Amino acid sequence: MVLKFAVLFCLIPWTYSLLTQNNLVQPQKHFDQQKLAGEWYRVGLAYDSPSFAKYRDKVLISKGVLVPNAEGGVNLTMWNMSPLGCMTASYAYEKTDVPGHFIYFSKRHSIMKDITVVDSNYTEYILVVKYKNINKEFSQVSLFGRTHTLRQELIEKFRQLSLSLGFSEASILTPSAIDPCPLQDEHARNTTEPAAVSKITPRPTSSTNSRSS
Ligand SMILES: *[C@@H]1O[C@H](CO)[C@@H](O)[C@H](O)[C@H]1NC(C)=O
Ligand SMILES: *[C@@H]1O[C@H](CO)[C@@H](O)[C@H](O)[C@H]1NC(C)=O
Ligand SMILES: CC(=O)N[C@H]1CO[C@H](CO)[C@@H](O)[C@@H]1O
Repeated sequence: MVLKFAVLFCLIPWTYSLLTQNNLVQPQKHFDQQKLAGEWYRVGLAYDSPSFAKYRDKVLISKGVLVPNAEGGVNLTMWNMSPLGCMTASYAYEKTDVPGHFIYFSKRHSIMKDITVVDSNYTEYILVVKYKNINKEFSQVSLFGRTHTLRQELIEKFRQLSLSLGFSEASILTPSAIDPCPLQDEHARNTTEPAAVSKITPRPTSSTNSRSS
């Protein structure tokens, strides 16, 4: 693991220069991650994975909370309705030397991935590109809004960026239905805490256990 990280850190300046050379994806200028703090809705998602294709019509506008962390990175918590109830997914994005460029370890795929904030005006939207692997195969483009709906211009900007990165029309999603998660009670409990998957955690059955939440 340590080796994996060491190798990765050596590769970043090199891959970053490749990235800027092809000029497709540039991080936001004068990026300030503190200003990203707070609630966002993912109103657009471009995702070309063949195994995801069958879920395209199930994608909803889901809610997320961004919390800048002490290390200069940002933590993201997202909520999604699933057959088991509301699920949360938490990500800790570590900063790199390039403002607006973050890395994180994907537990699902067991590899480091990286994220570039391409554009944001902080009070209205964020446009983010995510990579599948170190070879910079584009994996996802996301458009986040402070509200559920964004100006058509911004939707168009997101679509054009996705198309220019090689995403197919069919993979560019702008759902209209809103994910009901987090439900009111979960929201009240506390939205900023990166929680584990709450609904599938077995509750203690023994009466000697005090209730915890
Ligand atoms: C961000 O996430 C990391 C890893 O889960 C955690 O250790 C840290 O406390 C979180 N920071 C904030 C500000 O939520
Ligand atoms: C972001 O866009 C909104 C809507 O157009 C505008 O009201 C706001 O001033 C912009 N913010 C910045 C920092 O430019
Ligand atoms: C909804 C809610 O109660 N949110 C709180 C979660 O915890 C943070 C930090 O302790 C508070 O600032 C929020 O108000």
